[in-house]
Amino acid sequence: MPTKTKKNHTEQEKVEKYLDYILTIVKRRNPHEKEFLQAVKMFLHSLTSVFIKNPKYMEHNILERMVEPERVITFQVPWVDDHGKMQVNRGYRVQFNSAIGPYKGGLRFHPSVSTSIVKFLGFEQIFKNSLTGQPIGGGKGGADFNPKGKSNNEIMRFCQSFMTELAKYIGPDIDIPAGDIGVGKRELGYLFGQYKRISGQYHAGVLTGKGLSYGGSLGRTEATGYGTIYFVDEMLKDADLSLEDSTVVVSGSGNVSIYAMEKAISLGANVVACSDSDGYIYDENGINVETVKKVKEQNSDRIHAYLKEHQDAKYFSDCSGIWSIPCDVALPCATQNEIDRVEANQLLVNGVKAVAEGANMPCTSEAIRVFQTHDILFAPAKAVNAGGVAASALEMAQNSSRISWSFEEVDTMLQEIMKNIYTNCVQAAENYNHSGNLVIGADIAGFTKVADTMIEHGA
Ligand code: NDP
Ligand code: 2IT
Repeated sequence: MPTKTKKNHTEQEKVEKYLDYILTIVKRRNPHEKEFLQAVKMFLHSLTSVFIKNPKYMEHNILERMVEPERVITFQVPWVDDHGKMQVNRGYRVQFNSAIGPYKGGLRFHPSVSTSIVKFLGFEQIFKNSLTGQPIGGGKGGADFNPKGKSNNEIMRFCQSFMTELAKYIGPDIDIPAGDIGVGKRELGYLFGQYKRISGQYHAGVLTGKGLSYGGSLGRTEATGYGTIYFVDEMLKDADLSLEDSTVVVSGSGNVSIYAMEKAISLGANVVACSDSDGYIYDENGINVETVKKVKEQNSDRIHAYLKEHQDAKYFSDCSGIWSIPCDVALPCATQNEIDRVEANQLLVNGVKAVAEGANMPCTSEAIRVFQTHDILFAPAKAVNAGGVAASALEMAQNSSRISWSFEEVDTMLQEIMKNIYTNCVQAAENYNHSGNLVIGADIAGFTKVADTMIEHGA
């Protein structure tokens, strides 16, 4: 009769072998998809204890199904530029998992968009959406279109062509896209206008993040950034820390970054730096968010233009240099893989106390290891930035019941949702003997709900 420890040991080996086998399959099927492989590898790493405790997941081949998207759609997006020349981009929609609801996730317009990027984002979205507690499955999409330097009419023509194809695959009870990098209110307006024209029907619930006059929700614009700070606030409180009087650095200067800065400042933090893909600004007097909004939201200018109104601020033309600024709290809110081992070590040496991912996968696994081995509080994207999609689901609820909630109502629900996500991540980590590890907690809490539902639905 094997002793208990010996038995556990063999079970652990068996599970680790199985998780390695899953990764081998994913690598074989998607050999060149760097970001997708990165996201899957990091996720599988969290699951050992949940598979030891619940053999049913292995018996039902849940992971084999979970790592393979239900559907990947790629399509041509032809459009005519302002010089009358035909341009062609590639559009994507990955409908990854519909176990707990219709596919839900944003659209990204950026030259770096590829199958790998859309699949990593779609994969993460499954578990993020599960964490929100709302009935939404995981999806993501976009195009390798570069909105920078394009006229308003070019953006409109591109969006119309993109939606002409995408409309075949989406619907308020099928797949509900929203914004992400390069897709904000303006783009969603053009996409919605074209969807309406093509379908001949007024389905407000087919997109979220819409303008307020045609079914958008108050609070959606702020939700990802505010939600990030609500999560950080909970995490700091639990460690007897506070945002008040803390020094905060936030990368990016787009939707997530702006509203994370705004909420952090309102809670007493001193936000000293933010960035765009060209460089970063450092303002020791504290970043003036209204100026950032004016520069980036209203004028789509470069962050460098902030200095016109704040001569004391400094500009540096290397965006990754932002992580060399000493801070208590670091919030990467721009893009994937912004913080690697080097940047993580810089933050560590400068005394960072907490890092929270406002963007999707902004920290590499090496960076996360640096934080975790030095007991820095670390909060993963799928939990931290879930407030955006959670508010999108609230927008869907308002659309289907044809009502509009006040900003305060949405914001109160958002705070409640972020608190629940934090508690569920902490509890899942504790239940599986990984107390304090929010990466494992978020992955397990997100995974078990989707996996159990897949078993209920059968093969
Ligand atoms: P935006 O397009 O509004 O803003 C992106 C910002 O990041 C811009 O300031 C952009 O600068 C900057 N940026 C892009 N690449 C880099 C880089 N390499 N270094 C420094 N800055 C960079 O996008 P969002 O704010 O919506 O999205 C930001 C992140 O948050 C993404 O990872 C997205 O997936 C994630 N997210 C977004 C949600 C939402 O509701 N919008 C919800 C959950 C997650 P530039 O202007 O130069 O391009
Ligand atoms: O990454 C994300 O969660 C988003 N871009 C928001 C998705 C949504 O459907 O609101």
